[in-house]
Amino acid sequence: MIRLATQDKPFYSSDFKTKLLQIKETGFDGFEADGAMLLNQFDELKAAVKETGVPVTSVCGGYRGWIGDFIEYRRQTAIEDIKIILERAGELGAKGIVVPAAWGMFSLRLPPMTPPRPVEADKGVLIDSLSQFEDVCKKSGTVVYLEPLNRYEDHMLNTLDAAATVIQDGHLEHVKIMADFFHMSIEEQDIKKSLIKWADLIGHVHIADSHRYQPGDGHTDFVHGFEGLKEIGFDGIMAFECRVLGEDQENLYKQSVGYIRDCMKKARL
Ligand code: LER
Ligand code: MN
Repeated sequence: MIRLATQDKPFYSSDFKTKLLQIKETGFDGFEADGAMLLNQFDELKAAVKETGVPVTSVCGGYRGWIGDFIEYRRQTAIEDIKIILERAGELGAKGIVVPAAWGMFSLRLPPMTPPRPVEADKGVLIDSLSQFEDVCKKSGTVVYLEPLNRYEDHMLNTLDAAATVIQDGHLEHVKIMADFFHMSIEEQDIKKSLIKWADLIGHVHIADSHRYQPGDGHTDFVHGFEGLKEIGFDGIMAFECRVLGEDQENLYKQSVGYIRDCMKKARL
């Protein structure tokens, strides 16, 4: 069964136990933690999960550098940090970590347009980084969710096709595709069709509306995309990754969870 999770929000407490209880009260099944929480506050987080029974379903970000970093020592620190996060994610019962090639490092659609590393080298670098997680994923029972971002946030992986090619060419058994509705609404011709095309590789989902605020506030057709998830039998985690537009933030966020659960029903998810 699909579980709904949320990333952290400014209106949640900084105390983990209170935060997890607030997350449950908003209508979510679990928490998509920041990787820095696992790196720096692991014992507190683990204790809060145990005490509240609210799970950490997944992890996103929070490590140093990027797996496709132009700077080699930063790529190495990303690999080092992600390995630790994966081990700890396994200990927490979380499914894995969301990892883009890079975020905000370079865009081929903005000046200076020419990246410092030839684009032909990107795929090899990504496969080299990702293959270093295979052992730790196997031991910890976790997965790396490789995330294509829109063209303004990353130049290496923008589409589900591009992420799938890296996974297939690298023969990576513990890497799946992270499908983000915000990025897909910019880069995919038809979200439903793309999800169906890569059925076997879709591992995790992020949702935000067209303007990257709470689902229900913009013009993304979630039911259409969810029909694709229904068709492929997706039963993983769907995590909210958005800011909240409006004044009564907590209440609006709660309404958005209701809206998404309704879209799921309409798509018979
Ligand atoms: C960034 O736009 C994003 O979607 C995050 O999930 C990055 O991993
Ligand atoms: Mn995302």
